[in-house]
Amino acid sequence: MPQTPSRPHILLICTDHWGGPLLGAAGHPVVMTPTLDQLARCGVLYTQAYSSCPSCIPARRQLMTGMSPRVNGLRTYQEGVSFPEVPTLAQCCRDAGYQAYGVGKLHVYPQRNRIGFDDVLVEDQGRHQLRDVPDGDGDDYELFLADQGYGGQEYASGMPHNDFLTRTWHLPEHCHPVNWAARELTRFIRRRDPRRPGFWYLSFSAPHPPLTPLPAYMDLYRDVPLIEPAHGAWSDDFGAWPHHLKRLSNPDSLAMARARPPAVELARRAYYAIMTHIDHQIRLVLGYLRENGLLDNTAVVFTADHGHMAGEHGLWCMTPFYDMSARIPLIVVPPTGEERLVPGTRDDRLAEFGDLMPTLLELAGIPVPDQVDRLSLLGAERRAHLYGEHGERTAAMRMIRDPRYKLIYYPVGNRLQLFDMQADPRETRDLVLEGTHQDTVERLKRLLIEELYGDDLEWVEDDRLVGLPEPPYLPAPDRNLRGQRGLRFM
Ligand SMILES: [Ca+2]
Repeated sequence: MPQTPSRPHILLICTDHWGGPLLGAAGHPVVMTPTLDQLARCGVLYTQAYSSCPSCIPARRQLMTGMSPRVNGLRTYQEGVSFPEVPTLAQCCRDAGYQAYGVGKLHVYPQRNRIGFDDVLVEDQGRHQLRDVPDGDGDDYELFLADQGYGGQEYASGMPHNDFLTRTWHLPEHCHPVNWAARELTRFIRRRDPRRPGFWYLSFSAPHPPLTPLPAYMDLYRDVPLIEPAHGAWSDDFGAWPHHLKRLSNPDSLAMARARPPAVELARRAYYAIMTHIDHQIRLVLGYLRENGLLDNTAVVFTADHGHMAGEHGLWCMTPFYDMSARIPLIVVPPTGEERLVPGTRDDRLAEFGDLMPTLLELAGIPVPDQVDRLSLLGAERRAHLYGEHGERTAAMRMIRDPRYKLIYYPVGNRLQLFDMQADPRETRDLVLEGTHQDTVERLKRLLIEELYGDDLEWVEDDRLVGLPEPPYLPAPDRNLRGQRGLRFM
């Protein structure tokens, strides 16, 4: 008999641009996620989990270091910034005897930094070709396509990376990046040393655009009735939007911000179609684990680095602190026999993307390194509130979320918004605009002022929030089409 590892295997599945409400298990009436719903029944569904710095680079930095932005130094989307030299989640696992492999989106600089993994097969959506940060010769997904005879055609669909235009996938099904990631991760599991536990990181770049669903999955959603995007008095008038939202969801540079209803509906169907495609591909990985007798001793996590507004409130952006953008799906399925997590339960504590590092290390019986300031979800500790921060100076947005209310702050124009997340989970009624709940606003504003540090302190005078002056909104047409990728020939 081969020696079996004493610690559990860990399968960490991360997606990109997948808001927490978009799960059948979370009560969404349209999106089809049968596998994830089943995982929620086998594990714990965290119903109030947030990405507290909701864009790729700073969020993923938290996932892999367990450090909040205050400690890791990054709270904005910034390419070309070196990854911190600290023990990562993958490195801690390896130090405890794990083999650690990743497939898909890593989004670190330099692109070939393995951040503690034995190896990573990278698919970074052509990022190395961006003109501001030339980085490397291409990723592993591009090499795969070249081997298949499709070199340079990864983005030949013409679909953009930062807008929600859509058409179906333009190459054979097995070349889709979702299939590629599930297959390559399965190959890493197949090549494991049977004596050692595995840390397997399956990092789908989807459903981040380009929105190029397989035709089979668009067919699934063709006749499904959708629900209307959320809207409310605060979001119906573009002129009254917080200044930074006007810049983020700029109708002069985003095709979707001026799209007519049929295009909006098509985009949402395509978005959900890719989610269901991912859900089904996850089945194949779980099936492989089951067929090889590994599944019972594997902790399985499903999550996302952040969500996207995808038309809610007329917004086509990520990074704001509304739930569709900042709340994330989070399911943790314990290995069989692990009693600290009870299968089929929901946990309504305020959780954070970076909590996964201490949670998974503790689950595996591995010491948590000193730099980690996030919370293990295995214990009973509850946060009284969660602080969210994204962007600096005029691009800054901040959030205080307590168990019931959410305060959002835009320093430009000194704008506050308050939502009652129990009574109004789709955030249609801004209670600051309505002039009610002033005690709650004052209480959360005190917490916000206490959380501010660095340049943010310039928004406070005499212990009062004063923010920054609001400049006029200027249209900003974008001839770069928001980072459009081009045709390549190899
Ligand atoms: Ca992302």
